[in-house]
Amino acid sequence: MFHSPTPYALGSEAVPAATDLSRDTIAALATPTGSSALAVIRLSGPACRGLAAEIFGREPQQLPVRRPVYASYRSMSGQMLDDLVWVFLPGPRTVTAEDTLELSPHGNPLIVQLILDDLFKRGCRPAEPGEFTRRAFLSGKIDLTQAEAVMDLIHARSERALAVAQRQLRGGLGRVVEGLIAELLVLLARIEVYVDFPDEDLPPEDRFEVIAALREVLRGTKQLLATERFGGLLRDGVKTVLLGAPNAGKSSLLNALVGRSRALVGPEPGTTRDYLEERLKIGPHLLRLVDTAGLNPLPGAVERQGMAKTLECLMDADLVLWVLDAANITVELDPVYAKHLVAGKVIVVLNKADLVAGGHIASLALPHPIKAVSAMTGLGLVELGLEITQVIDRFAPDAFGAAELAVNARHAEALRRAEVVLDTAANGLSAENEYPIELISSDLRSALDALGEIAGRVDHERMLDALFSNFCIGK
Ligand SMILES: Nc1nc2c(ncn2[C@@H]2O[C@H](COP(=O)(O)OP(=O)(O)OP(=O)(O)O)[C@@H](O)[C@H]2O)c(=O)[nH]1
Ligand SMILES: [Mg+2]
Repeated sequence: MFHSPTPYALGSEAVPAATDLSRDTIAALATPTGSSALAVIRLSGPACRGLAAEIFGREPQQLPVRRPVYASYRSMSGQMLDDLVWVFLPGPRTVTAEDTLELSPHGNPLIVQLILDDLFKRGCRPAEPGEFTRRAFLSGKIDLTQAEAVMDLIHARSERALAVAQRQLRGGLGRVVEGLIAELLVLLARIEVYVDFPDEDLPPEDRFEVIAALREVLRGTKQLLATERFGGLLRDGVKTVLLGAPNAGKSSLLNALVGRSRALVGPEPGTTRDYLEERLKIGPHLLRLVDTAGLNPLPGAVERQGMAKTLECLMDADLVLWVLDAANITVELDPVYAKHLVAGKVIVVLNKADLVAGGHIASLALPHPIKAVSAMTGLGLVELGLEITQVIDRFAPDAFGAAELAVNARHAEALRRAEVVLDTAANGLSAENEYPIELISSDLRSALDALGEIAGRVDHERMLDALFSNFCIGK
């Protein structure tokens, strides 16, 4: 009734076909290749205990457990390869649920290679990419969202991205999805009895309750879907466009924020002809900061091309820093650009505040936060950073804060599929439509399948059995 497991893709990794390779003992370097103080070689599988005993001359049943041991690693041919620290961790209280052995030799690629070659001679095989995590998933230690979170955690480039990955790794997203699945199962159980007894029909009051409950589940899927965009910002960075008249100091501001002279700066207007992008971290966020050609009301031919590119950048900007010259403020802007300055995604930056006598800045009637800075002296840059952080944090949907949940494209695709069928079911149940109950039941099952894919769980049948046993006809 439910689909067989789909081939899961963990992040960008190639995952081997779902054959049972779990009997093999796998080994791999867990740290980057290259010279370092230490390296970590990780092994997982049933041979770990025997290998540790053999290599370090211990009795298999008397291995120190969960305790680092300093010892010499000798190869099968008796050659001393390194002095290292090893730890044996018996399953199932390990990441993979299997016996695990960790070796920390010196971080010399040659030593690492010699040890790995020796381990392969002793019967281990090289681990496939992501195989430790895959084994953790297959053993039921973690669900698929947690497996994905391992990847997110490793690649997170900002504190917010890290926080979301950590929460997901602890099962935060999985629990929300499981909650929706549990609600759907109750509903399914409730209508399924009528499928088995075709003479009975779902009473109208039950219909209303089921419709209301379906709408509640839909509210949950919508809340999750609303985090998709924020998830993209966490992973790829917030596209932040510097916009303003020539000479306002956009390039100077980019340089001041990235802390080096990245963009050309000049006293004559029209210095920047083409846009350029720089990644940098501001507070807990990763930004893709884009410097653009200034908006000149009377552009030359090349400037005009530059401004067309500025418009393109503006059109897919997540955040706009609208840079004005504090000593010479003009807020007039061609509507072609102005229409993209939507409240909530714009910060007005009054640059060159150092030139304004007594630091007095004119108050402006604009629907955006305004920050006075000096790209030249660094004045106000810290406050600008705080404002940027606040504005970006507000991009996170209300239901989940900026350090909580954010679904990825795979989750979103499954959620959208669930939404379509749940919507059909809710409409079908309404008085005017009255679809046969079998169709509603099949829609709910499709929705359960879609949601189940998110966590990689497909065995709802058992849960269903348990639930049905508590229900009786007429209830
Ligand atoms: N006093 C003062 N001068 C600044 C400040 N920021 C920039 N300038 C000067 O203003 C001039 C223009 O700076 P740019 O950073 O090139 O300005 P821009 O907005 O990138 O200009 P275009 O690329 O032509 O659009 C340069 O001479 C800078 O040294 C500031 O905070 N204070
Ligand atoms: Mg410039």
